[in-house]
Amino acid sequence: MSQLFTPYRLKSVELRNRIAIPPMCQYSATAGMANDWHLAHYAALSRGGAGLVIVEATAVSPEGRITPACLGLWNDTQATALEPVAKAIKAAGAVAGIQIGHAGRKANANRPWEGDDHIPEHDPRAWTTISPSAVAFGGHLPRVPKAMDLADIERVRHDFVAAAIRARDAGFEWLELHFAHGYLGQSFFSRHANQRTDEYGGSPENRGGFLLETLSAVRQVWPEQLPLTVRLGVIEYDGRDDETLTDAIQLVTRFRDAGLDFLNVSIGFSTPEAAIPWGPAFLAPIAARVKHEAKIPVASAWGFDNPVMANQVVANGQLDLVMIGRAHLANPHWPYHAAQVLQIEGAAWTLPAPYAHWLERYRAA
Ligand code: FNR
Ligand code: 536
Repeated sequence: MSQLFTPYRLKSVELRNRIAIPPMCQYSATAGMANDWHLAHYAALSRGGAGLVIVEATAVSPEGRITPACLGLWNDTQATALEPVAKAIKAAGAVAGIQIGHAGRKANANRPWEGDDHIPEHDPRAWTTISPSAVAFGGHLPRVPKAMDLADIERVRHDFVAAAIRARDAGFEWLELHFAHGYLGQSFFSRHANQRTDEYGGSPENRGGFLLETLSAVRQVWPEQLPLTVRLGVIEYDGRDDETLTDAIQLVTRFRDAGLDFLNVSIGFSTPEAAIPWGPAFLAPIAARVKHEAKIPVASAWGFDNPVMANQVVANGQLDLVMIGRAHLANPHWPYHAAQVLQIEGAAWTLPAPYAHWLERYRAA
């Protein structure tokens, strides 16, 4: 039986345990470039002992950024700037992952702590947002996006491929396509955002087309022996959850046939009307259902930061990896803390040797 501290192997990658740090935007880049903050932040997170550290949502094109301060991978200079980040994560013994994405109709926003709303259209920092249909998210993001034409769809697919190549060349070994949280990929899948009448809209199969084609195109360039993963919102909490979940499981099955190795199960966030039942580990049974019905290994996030609970969802087979986000911002050594709570023999081995030596071997002195 696997536990939180059982290593995990997927393709040629081996994680030292089942703890993963999910992507968390830092909104601290200039011109999409990683800088000293990103290096310090990811070095701190990865030295804490997690098996996998996934770098924040990184935009495949300038218009795909959530905010002007988001990371990007649309040019080679940005890829070069991310190399030290990947190296720092690996030096601390974690596997270096990255999430690439396009924010769609949620793009061009102010940073969360500076309003979280759309930048006004007359502002010099404004750009045109795109989405499957000219339908606004609403709420704090009221801007109506441009409906994508077929040339836009082809261009964005190509941008994902180009960003995947750069991520590979920068040294990342785990790639996550951001098809969740109401951004562009999720918007194609969503009934709320996608009102197209062409082959990319209507049926759940059609609404999955952009995601599936993008995944297949990325699979062509992402090394076969390295994990290619997707984060998908499989549920919206909009009152139509049975239908959405069934459609999502069908889509994930098609993803698997197209070469998907692993799914990060999340929430759709496609409508401000959602009633999300926040609570500890509330997505665990949903993730387990996707895992067993789509026959693919899964992770999930949102409230797994109680070490006993994190261990339990691995031990009972609901999750393969547990994503621990905000708790790592409060305490980058969360895995060491969890190992102590779980009374794992030699808990300090979760830390790099220069720390483990002093905390474990000479603990009694
Ligand atoms: C996030 N989240 C997130 N999700 C994602 O897919 N890509 C991203 O870049 C971000 N960015 C981000 C920034 C910050 C500051 C937070 C707090 C969250 C969501 C994140 O990956 C995770 O799902 C949630 O934080 C829930 O997990 P925890 O924090 O309850 O462990
Ligand atoms: C979680 N977030 C996800 C982000 C950016 C910041 C916040 C992402 O996926 N890039 C979240 C999304 C929607 C609603 C609440 C929280």
